[in-house]
Amino acid sequence: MKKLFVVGCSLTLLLLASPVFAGFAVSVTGNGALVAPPVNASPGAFESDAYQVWNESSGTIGAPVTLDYNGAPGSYNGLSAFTPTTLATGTPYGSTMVQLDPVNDDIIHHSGLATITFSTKILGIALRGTSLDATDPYGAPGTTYPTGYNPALPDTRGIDYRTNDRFTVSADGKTLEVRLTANFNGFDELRVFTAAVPEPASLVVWSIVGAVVAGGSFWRRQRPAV
Ligand SMILES: [Ca+2]
Ligand SMILES: [Ca+2]
Ligand SMILES: [Ca+2]
Repeated sequence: MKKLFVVGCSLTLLLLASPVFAGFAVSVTGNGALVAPPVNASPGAFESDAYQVWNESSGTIGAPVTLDYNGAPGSYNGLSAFTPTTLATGTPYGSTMVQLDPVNDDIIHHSGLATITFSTKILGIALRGTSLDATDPYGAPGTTYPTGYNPALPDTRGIDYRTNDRFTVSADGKTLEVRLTANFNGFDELRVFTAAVPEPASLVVWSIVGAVVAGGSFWRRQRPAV
């Protein structure tokens, strides 16, 4: 038990020392890949017929920002009615970009399915140009983004107002499946915000609880039997 107590304390110190509490994409399967952030994410600058996914940044939200969709589990397409959400100042977050920019812009690409799994729950997603532009400050530090890129409707910088841009969020809120289409010169981006868990404050509380429980068991064991 004493050994357990020591291990518990060491683990607590290790967790407290860890600076990273943000969520991030941990895996991409299907027709996509987790890649390093590109230098330039503008249309035509970083093309692939597969979805390209990169973790962008983490920290806290600097000023209230509204995302088109609150991450509620379910299946959607470009014409769905989304419930927006506003991330308040100080909200801890991690951000991840999902981009489709096919190589051959003279045809229509039905780019199949990619499944992206995150370490924590999705807080919300920027789906259209306005919210993508507004959240570019939460992009990867060294990447140039197409802020203000505004193709003619029904196309947008994000998913388009078409039923052939489809995605699903799993019941636990941690997995995003995308099934998008890029029509001639098509370009689709989704910026996913994920929660920071565990929070440092609650981590401290639970670590103390754990240490007290372990310590109590240890001291009870030292008392002579009556
Ligand atoms: Ca292209
Ligand atoms: Ca599209
Ligand atoms: Ca688009």
